[in-house]
Amino acid sequence: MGPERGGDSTHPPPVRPRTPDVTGERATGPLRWVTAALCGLLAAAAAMGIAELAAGVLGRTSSSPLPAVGAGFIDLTPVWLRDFAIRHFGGNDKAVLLIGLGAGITIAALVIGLVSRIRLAWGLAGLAAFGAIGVIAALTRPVAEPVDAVPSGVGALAGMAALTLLARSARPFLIAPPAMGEAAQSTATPGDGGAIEVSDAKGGPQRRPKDTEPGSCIDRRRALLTGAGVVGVAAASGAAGRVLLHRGDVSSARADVRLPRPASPARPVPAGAQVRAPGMTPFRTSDRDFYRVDTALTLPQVDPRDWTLRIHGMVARPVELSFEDLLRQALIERDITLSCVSNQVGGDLAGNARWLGAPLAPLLRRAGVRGGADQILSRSSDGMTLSTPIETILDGRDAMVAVGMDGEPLPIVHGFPARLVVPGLYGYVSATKWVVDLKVTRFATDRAYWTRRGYAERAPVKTFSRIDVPKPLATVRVGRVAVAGTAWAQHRGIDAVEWQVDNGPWRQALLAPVPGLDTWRQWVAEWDAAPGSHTLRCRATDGTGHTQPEHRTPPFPDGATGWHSVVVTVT
Ligand SMILES: Nc1nc2c(c(=O)[nH]1)N[C@H]1C(S)=C(S)[C@@H](COP(=O)(O)O)O[C@H]1N2
Ligand SMILES: [Mo]
Repeated sequence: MGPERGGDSTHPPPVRPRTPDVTGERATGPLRWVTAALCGLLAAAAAMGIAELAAGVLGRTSSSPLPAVGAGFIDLTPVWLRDFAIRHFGGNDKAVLLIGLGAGITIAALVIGLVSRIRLAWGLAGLAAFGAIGVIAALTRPVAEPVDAVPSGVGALAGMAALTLLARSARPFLIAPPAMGEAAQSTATPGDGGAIEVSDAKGGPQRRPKDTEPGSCIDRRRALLTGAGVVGVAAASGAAGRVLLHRGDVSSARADVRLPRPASPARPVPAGAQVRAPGMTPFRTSDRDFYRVDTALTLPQVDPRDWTLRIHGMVARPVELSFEDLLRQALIERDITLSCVSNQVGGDLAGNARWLGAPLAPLLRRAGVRGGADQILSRSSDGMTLSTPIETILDGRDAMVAVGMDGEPLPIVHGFPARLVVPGLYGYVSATKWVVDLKVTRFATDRAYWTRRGYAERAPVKTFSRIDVPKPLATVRVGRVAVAGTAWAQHRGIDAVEWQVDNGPWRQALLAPVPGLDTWRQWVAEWDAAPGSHTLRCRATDGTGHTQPEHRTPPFPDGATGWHSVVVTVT
C-alpha cells in the first residue's frame, strides 16, 4: 500500500530541513502502521502458501502447517473443552477450530508486521517462532516422518524472505521523512509511539541511489510491485499445493469399489419401525444426517488398493489382509445404531445404519488370540488409537470390520475403506474409522487415545431415551398430541419406555418393532394436551431390566445419564 495523498498542489509538502530534495509524499502515522501490518500479513501469506506447496510436493496433508497445528491443538484439548466444542458445534467443531486458528494466525501476522516496523529482526523472529511451532506440531503427529518438518520450515524461510523484501521496499513509506538508512531504522524503539524520526547522530549519509529517493514514484512502484509479487507467490504456491494435495483424494477409488453381497443379509426392518409423527427422527439415518465425531482435521485418504489390515500382538499367527481379502470373507449385513460417549441427555450424537462387513471374531481366531490378552488396540491410518475389550468382540455379537454403509462403500468421513463396528459400545471404544492395524494386547500394557485421557476402558452404551416430538419449547394445539421419541441400549435392547406429564403418573409408551437388539427403538404415546405450559419426561428400561436413572451425569468418563424432558406450550 502506498502513502496517502498529501503532496498535491493544494497541500504542499511540509518543509523538510535535511532532505529538501525529496519529492515524495509524507506517510502519516497511522498509515505507516497499516502498511507495516500489511507487510506482516503478506509475509505470513507467503509462508503459508509456500508451506502448502511443500506439503503438496511431499504429498503429506498432515505436514501442512494449519492441519498440523490444528491436530496438535486437538490433542492438547482438555476433556471439558472437547465436550464443550462437541455440544455447541457438533459436526462443525473442526470448521470452528480452523476458523479460530486462521484468525489467530492473522492477528499474529499483523503483530509481526507491526513489530518489524520497529525492528525487522523481531518480525523475522516472530515468523521463525511460528515456523518452529509448525515444525514441532508436524513432527509430533502420530504418523510423522522427518520430512514433515519441511513445509513449516521452508514456509517460515519464505515468510522471512518476503518480510525482508517487503520491509526494504516499503521502508520509504514506513518511516517518516526525511528517510533514513539502516542505522536509523535500528535505533527506533517500541516506545516511540509511531513517530519515528531521523536520528541525526546515526543517520549518516544516504547510501541510496538517487532514483530510489524515499517516497519517490519509483520507490512507490517498487513497493507495490514487491507487494504484488508476494501476493502472487503466496496465491500461486498455495493453489498449487492444494492441487497437489488433491492427488491423494480417494473419491474416485471409492466410486470404483464393488461390494459383494452379504453371505448373511440383514433381517428386514419391520414395517412399523418408523413411528409416523410429523418431525419424527427417521429410523434409518441418512448419510447426510449421520453424526460425525473424530479427531481427523484433514480426512484420511486411504486407497483400498494400498490398504491392509494387520492383526498382530498377542497372537499365534499374525494376519495381514488386503481389501480384496477382506471382501472375500463371508460378509454380514446388520442394522446397528452407533452412538457417541459425548452425547448429552437429549442429544443427537447417534445414528442408525445398515453396515456390511467381515465378522471380526473369526479373523481374531484365525490369528489365534493368546491367553491373557484383554484388549484390541486398533489404529487408524492417521495414527488414532482406540481400545476395545476383547470379550465384547468374541462374545457372539456382530462385531465387524465394516466396508459398507447403507449399501454403499463407507463414506470417506465414516472411515473408507474400512472401520470397526461393535454393537453395544460407545464409538470411542469400538468404531475405529480408517482402521489399518489391530494389536491384540492388554489394558495394562497399552492405552488408547481416549483412555489415556481418562475415559473408561469399558464403555457399554448407557440406556437412553429421548423425546423427539414435540420439540423443546414448541407450541401445540389443545387436544390429541403425538409424543414420540427414540430410545437405545444397543445389544441389550429396549423393553419399555415410560413417559410423564408434569410429575404426574408414569405411563407406558407404545414401542415400535425393531429388527434386533442392536438398533435404537422408536416409541410413541398419545397425549390429551390441556392448555398451559407442560413438562414432558421420558425414561427407558433395557432388556436387562435396568431403568434409565433420573440423575444427570456428564458424558465424561463413560457416558451421560439422566431423564430427558421438554417444555411445551399448549394453546
Ligand atoms: N480413526 C478414528 N476413528 C474414530 C474416531 C476418531 O477420532 N478417529 N472417533 C470415534 C468416535 S468418538 C465415535 S463416536 C465414532 C463416530 O463415528 P462416525 O463419525 O462415523 O459417526 O467414531 C469413532 N472412530
Ligand atoms: Mo464418540
